[in-house]
Amino acid sequence: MTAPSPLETAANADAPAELTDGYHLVVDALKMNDVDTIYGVVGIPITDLARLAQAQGIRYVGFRHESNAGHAAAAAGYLTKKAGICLTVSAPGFLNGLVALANATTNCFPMVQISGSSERHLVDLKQGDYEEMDQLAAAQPFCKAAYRISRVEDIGRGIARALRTAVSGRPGGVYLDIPAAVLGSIMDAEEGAKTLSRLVDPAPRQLPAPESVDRAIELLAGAQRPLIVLGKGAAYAQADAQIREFVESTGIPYVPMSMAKGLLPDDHPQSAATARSLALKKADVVMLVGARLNWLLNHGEAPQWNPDAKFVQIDIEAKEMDSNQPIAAPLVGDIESVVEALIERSKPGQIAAPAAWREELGARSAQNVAKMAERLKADPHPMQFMGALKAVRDVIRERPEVYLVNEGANALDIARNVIDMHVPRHRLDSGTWGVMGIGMGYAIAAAVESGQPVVAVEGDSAFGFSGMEIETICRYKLPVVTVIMNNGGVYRGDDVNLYDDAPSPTTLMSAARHDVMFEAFGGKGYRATTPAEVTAALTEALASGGPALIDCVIDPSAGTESGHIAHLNPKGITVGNITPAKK
Ligand code: ADP
Ligand code: TPW
Ligand code: MG
Repeated sequence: MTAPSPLETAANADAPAELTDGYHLVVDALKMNDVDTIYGVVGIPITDLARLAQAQGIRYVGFRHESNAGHAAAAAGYLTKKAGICLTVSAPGFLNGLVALANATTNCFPMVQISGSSERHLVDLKQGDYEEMDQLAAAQPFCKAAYRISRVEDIGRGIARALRTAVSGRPGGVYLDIPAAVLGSIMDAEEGAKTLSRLVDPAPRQLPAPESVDRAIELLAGAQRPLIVLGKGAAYAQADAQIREFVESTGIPYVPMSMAKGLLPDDHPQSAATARSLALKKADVVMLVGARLNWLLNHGEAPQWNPDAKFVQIDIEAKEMDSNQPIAAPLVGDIESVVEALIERSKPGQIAAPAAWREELGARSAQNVAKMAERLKADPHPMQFMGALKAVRDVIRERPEVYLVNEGANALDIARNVIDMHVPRHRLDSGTWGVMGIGMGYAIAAAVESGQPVVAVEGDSAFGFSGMEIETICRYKLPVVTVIMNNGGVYRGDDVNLYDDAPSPTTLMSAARHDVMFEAFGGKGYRATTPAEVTAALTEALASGGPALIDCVIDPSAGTESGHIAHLNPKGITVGNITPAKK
């Protein structure tokens, strides 16, 4: 029997629908579970799936490359606490999406990559099918879980399972394989409807044991120099009020990890962000809230940390405890429940940061802020990162609703320090992997999910990884302003090739006109050579509410190798001492 095309059936919505097919069941199952947006790239066998989803009222955002669609889905998951959905075609499209799926898993963002796949019997006997690949096996190592739906009557179960796996416990990326044959399979509509279900409590609260809470309270109460580290898990948890209450009622200084900036406003009096080194070096009891003690925190090791520091860790993933340092008081549970329990089980005033410690950090902060103000005052020409980023900071300070996306090396490190955040979950960046290429995908998702303006501060190299999505931004007329720190290179634009005239490995075209490229798609392009021009362009672009791109011409000799993480380069005999071969 030949299946009616999904569009035929959609058009005949009023006729008695006796039969349904895989396409309809997928869309019905997604809608039943409140999926309202799909990010993807179409092709065989999922083109009609995207069309049908759109016809049924799901917003479909079509990208130019699956990696960017996947990054968008991941960001949507982070911002909404619901799994973001990425839709890909078989083999190459599927593989293009995998970087984003793996990155989402690494960052603990919930997403589901749904991919069409080729004929199972041909794939399994390697008969050479169109876009043949064993996608389920390929996806396994890169995600939290990978599932395949092999029968049309399992679609509801498969989708429910994928959505729950993505958001429950530690969130992450889930792969869901749907072979073409399953999408095209027909079944009785009434029977089909019975196979679908709506998830009950997809990410249930996970309460900590009372004795674990009391242990942590005791440790914090005895601390001379307590410190809280807020990570992006704390931002994700959307327990903003509870976290604020705990921080403010105990007076404990805190440092935000980059994506937790704004969870409490960066100008909060208890923020020790501007005395971070001192805070880490001297804290005697450290409470990690949704932050892993990974490379971004120097694994909790001396000399950055006090070697005698004791750690309290709040995390939903039990096996995260002790991954780097012994955790003296593990608090396994969801952040909202754990922080509530800490508030409830501690007596008023029992946990209180000693004034001397707060003053010590406050004094260091004041010194560092003054130093930074000096550096920000300088306005050399050609423009430096600081000048351009100060201009960006001043414009978006007036508009706290703006989402900030940020990637690059120097463009990332300097913007993170210069641009304060005032609202939770408004900063999205390269994250746990330090990955390049998240820029346009994250920016598109932030605009689509929130309807608010987005400023994407991008290194010129970083931008190139997802740059073609400026067409997507213009096509959907999204309020995204891309600000490129164009120093003509990866890290710097003045590196030389020691052998011949070809560009060096880190060289890019500093004369590149990203603004002109943007205008090719009908967006508004600006070129800025001074901070004043950056201010004018960004102010106008945000006021317009439409897509814009500002190419900031930065001194090619500005920037340092690898930004703030140069120490992670291997230390061989060649470093900084390369002798060219004789010709
Ligand atoms: P950062 O990079 O900001 O330091 P990480 O990504 O390293 O943050 O850490 C985030 C942590 O938050 C992960 O270990 C994850 O398991 C945890 N997490 C995510 N959501 C929750 C939640 N709702 N409750 C508790 N822990 C959570
Ligand atoms: C997927 C390696 C880290 S930072 C960077 C690269 C290529 C670009 C730095 O140059 P940019 O910034 O963006 O111009 P700036 O301001 O310092 O000049 N591939 C991937 N991820 C990473 N991290 C890299 C390569 C890298
Ligand atoms: Mg650069």
